[in-house]
Amino acid sequence: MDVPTIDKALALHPRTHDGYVEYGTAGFRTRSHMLEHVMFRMGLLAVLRSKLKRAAIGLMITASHNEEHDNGVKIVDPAGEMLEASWEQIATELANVEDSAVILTLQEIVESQNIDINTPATVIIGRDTRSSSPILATAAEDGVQALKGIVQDFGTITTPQLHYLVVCINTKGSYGAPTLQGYYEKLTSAFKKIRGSSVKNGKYIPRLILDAANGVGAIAVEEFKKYLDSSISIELHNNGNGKLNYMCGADFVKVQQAQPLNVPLKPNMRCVSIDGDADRVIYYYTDEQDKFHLLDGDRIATLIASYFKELLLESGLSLHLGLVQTAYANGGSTDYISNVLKVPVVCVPTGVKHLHHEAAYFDIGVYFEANGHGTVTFKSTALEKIRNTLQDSSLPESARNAVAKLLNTIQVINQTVGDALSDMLLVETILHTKGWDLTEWEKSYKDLPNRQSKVKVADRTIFHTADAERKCVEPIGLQERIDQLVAQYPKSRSFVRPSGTEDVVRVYAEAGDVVAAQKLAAEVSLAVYELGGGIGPEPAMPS
Ligand code: 16G
Ligand code: MG
Repeated sequence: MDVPTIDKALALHPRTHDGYVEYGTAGFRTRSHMLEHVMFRMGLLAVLRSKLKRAAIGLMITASHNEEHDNGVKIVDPAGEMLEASWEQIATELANVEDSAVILTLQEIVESQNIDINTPATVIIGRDTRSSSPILATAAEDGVQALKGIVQDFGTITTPQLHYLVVCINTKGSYGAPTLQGYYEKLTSAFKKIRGSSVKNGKYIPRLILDAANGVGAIAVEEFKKYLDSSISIELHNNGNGKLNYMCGADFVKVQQAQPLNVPLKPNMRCVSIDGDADRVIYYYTDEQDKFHLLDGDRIATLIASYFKELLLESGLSLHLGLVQTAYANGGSTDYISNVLKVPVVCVPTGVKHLHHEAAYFDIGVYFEANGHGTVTFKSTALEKIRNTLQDSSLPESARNAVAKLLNTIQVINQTVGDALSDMLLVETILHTKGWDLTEWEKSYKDLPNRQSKVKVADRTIFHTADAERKCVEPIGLQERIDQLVAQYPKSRSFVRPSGTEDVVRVYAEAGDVVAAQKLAAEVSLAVYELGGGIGPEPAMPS
């Protein structure tokens, strides 16, 4: 380690405040003015991780669906996954030590992890459109260079594009060309091939309205449009002409169950919202009575799983298909998956790393959070089997067509992480194949009415959960209260968990009717407030 060089760089990015930052569900995320030294240090850390793994590591500077004044960084491991859990603690420690202890901390990491400091290192950097992002990206780059790592700066890109690039670079192009052009070409050429020249089918019309949350996704959408030609027409709104994530985007639409600002909706028109870094997607429409209908991540997961199930049946391929959800998945969807689709379903804690990891156990693993983050993963052995089957000339033509379609569909999917725009192309492909509009899609099952709320508490770290967050084990007594409240309403369910991205405790409630779901959410919120050290105004009961 070249100590004078690191010292010099450190002086450019000093720790100017003593607020504690923590590597949470999706990396560091807080007010942007608190992050410059954190970014610099994550540049340093990424170099060490790259040396350890002998592969490129990604740094994505974004705070996703948070407000403009926040920012953050997600560290991406060599195969495109989120940073390995054991390094989250290391990252937190390095981010919080005094400037004078940075070099010592780096040396400790090198020793404890047995890192060969002479191994070359590459760090791939991307950032979203926030005004704070360029300065933070420079800080990260300075960190990388201070440890003599190579920076590959892709500038303003979406989070899933960064994941894609990391995987392409580390697999020497076998996943795809390691360029943005490679990304757009891979996804769109497969998409266009599947739909062919008859872009309309049954009730499916190749036209949609897209709300890009005024985030980086808007840039990607404009680029996609060039590659998609006339295969689908996308009317883009919230393209950056308004405030980032303000009353728009996938998170707003999902949580508020309402249409976004500045998107002119026509009855029954297919609408899509993505979030600030384009890794979540949600569908919705309003009907003739102006009623809002949401088709969230659970719906997308069931649509995808049913499609793959059909393709597997048609092709005669025997592959293990499974679905991964979290406690936020609507009870209606879980019922449908288990009892109608008859696809195995697993529940894991919130956060992409948990879902992605679990999905990888299946030959074809579909994972989605209700909030619209998800993708499909394929085991390499499954891919090989599919490719080999295509060569089997004894197969009936219908089966061969199904295999070919399966292979093309795989190309539309960004398997490295949930990708709003890749997911959207996949949904569009399935709707086109089935000849469905959104009302047809919606018919497959009924969502149970649900509500989410958040409670401010003095210390959310006293909240501990078990059973994939479906049970709250601490504070003691809270789960009993929740059980009593849930017992009052038919078909109801509720759970609470500390947020990994905001200083609040989150409450989820669903029930047989809307009023019951609202009341249950409010009552459970009050229980959290009373038993979990609530601060500020008491949660209000619905009028
Ligand atoms: C992050 C997670 C997302 C999760 C959300 C929960 C990643 C890349 N993103 O956005 O999966 O749903 O946090 O937020 O893991 P919460 O802990 O504040 O509820
Ligand atoms: Mg996001």
